Amino acid sequence: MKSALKLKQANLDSLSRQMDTPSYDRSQVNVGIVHVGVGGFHRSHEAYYTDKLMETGSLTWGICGVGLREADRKMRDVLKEQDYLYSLLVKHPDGKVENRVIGSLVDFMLSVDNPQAVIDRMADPETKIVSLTITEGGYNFHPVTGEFRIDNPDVQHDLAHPNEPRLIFGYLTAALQKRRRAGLPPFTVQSCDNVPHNGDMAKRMLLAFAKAQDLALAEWIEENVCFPNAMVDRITPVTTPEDIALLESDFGVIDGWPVTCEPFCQWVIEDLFCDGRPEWEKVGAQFVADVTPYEKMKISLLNAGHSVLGLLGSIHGHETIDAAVRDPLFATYLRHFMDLEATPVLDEVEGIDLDVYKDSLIERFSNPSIKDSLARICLESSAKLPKFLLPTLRENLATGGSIAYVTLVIAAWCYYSDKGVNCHGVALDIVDEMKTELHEAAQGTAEDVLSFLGIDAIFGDLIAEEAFTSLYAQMITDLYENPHIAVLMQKLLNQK
Ligand code: CS2
Repeated sequence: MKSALKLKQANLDSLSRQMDTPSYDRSQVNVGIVHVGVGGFHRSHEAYYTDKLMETGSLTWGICGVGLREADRKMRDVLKEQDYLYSLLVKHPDGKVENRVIGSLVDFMLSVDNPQAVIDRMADPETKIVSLTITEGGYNFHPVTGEFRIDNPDVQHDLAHPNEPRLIFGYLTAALQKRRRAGLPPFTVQSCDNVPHNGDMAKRMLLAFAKAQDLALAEWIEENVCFPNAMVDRITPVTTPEDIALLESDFGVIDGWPVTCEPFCQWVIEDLFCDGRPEWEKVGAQFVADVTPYEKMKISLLNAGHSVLGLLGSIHGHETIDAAVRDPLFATYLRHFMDLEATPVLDEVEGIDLDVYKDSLIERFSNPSIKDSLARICLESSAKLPKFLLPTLRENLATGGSIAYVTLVIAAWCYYSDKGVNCHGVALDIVDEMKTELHEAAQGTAEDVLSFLGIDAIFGDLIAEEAFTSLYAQMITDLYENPHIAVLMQKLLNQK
C-alpha cells in the first residue's frame, strides 16, 4: 500500500484523488470572520458551512481562528502544521463515512502569545464578524440573576489592562474601541453557543463590561453593534485516536486533529448583521426574523435530553449516548421527559412537527457510529443545567406541570457529584469548573437532604419550592439507599 500523505496545502492535489478537498483557490481567500473558540463544534458547523459557501465561489469570508487559553496551543500547533486544513468525517448510522477536507479556516492566533495582535485583527476593516463558541460558561453570567459577574478576578484584570485582556469581553471592547476611534463600522458579534438568546446574552454581557470601562463606548456599542441570536445544531463527539487511525488506513491521510460528526446539521440565524454577512442560506442555513422558538425547542429537547441521558446514564454505567438510548428503559424515560415536561413549555415552531422532531432526535442519538461519550455530555454540567434543564423545571412549577423526570436527574447529579462513582462503584471522571463546590454541597446530603440545592449560583430560589423539594427529598433518600438508578427510573415510568 502507498504510504499515507500528511494533510497540507501542498499535498491537496494528490489527496484529492482519495477524498473530497477544496476546489477553490485558498490563496485568494480573505479573512472576513474572526472566530473565538476553535473546537470540534466550530469546525463541524460554521467552518463547514463557510467551506461549502467557498465552493460556490465566495471567497471573502475566510476564518481566522483565535484561542484565548493556553490550552488552545495544541490545536493551533496542529492546525498550523497542516496549513489550517483538517478533515471532517461525517459518520452515518449505516457505517458509511464521508470525508471532506475543510479549507475555510486560513489562520489561527493565540491571544496568550500576543494579545495586541488579536485586538488588531478584530479591529482590521476586513473583519466583518467576530463569531464565538466560548461555551455556556464563557459568558460569565450569574446563572440565577443573569447578571455579568463583574467581580470575577479575570474581569477585574481586564478592566485594569485593556490591551492585555484574558476574557472575550476585554477583546471585543478593545477592538471595538479601536474601530470607533478609527471611524470604522463595528463588526457583528455572532454567538454560536447553546445559550437561549445567545446574541442577546453576548450583548448584555459585553455592555456590562464596556460600561465599567467607558460609558461612551458602551453607548456606541449599544447603538451600532449587531448581535444576532442563533440556534446551532450538529452533534460533534470528541475526536478519538481511532478516527485518526481510520483516516490514515482508509483515506491515506495523516491528520493530527480531524473532527467527526453526525450527518444532520442545522443553523437558524436572525438576519441582523451590521457590516455584511456571508450568504450562508445558499448552503443550508436559515435566516429568520425571530429565532426564539427554534432555540428553545432545540435546547429544551436536544441539549436537555443529552443531560438527562448523561447524568442518569453515567450512574447506571452507560458510556455513550447511543448505548443509553438503545436501552429501552432510557429511551422510554427520555421520551416521557420530552413529552410530559419539555413539550408543554414550548411554543409552536413554524413548519416543525414536534413529534417528528422528537423522533428524529432519538434517531440521531442512536446513531451507532457516533460514540458520543457521556463524559463529554456531563462536562461542565454546572454551566449547562441552568440553561438546558432548570428553565423547564421552573416553568412547570409555575403551571403545576410534571416535574418528576427532571427532578430525578437533579437527584442523580447530586449523587454523581457526591460519590464520583457509578452504581457499580466505578469511578467517574468529573470535569466541572464548580467541581469542588458541587462536591461539598452534595456531601452535605447525609446531614441535610436538601444540601445540594443550597448552591445558590445554580438553583437560586428553587430550594424554596415545596412541590419540588419534597419530591427531590424522596428521590434522594431512595437513591442513597439504593443507587441502582434504573429502579427509580422504572418506578417513575410505572407511575405514569
Ligand atoms: C451537548 C451539545 O454539550 C452538550 O451537552 O448537548 O454539545 C450538543 O451535542 C450540541 O449542541 C448538538 O448541536
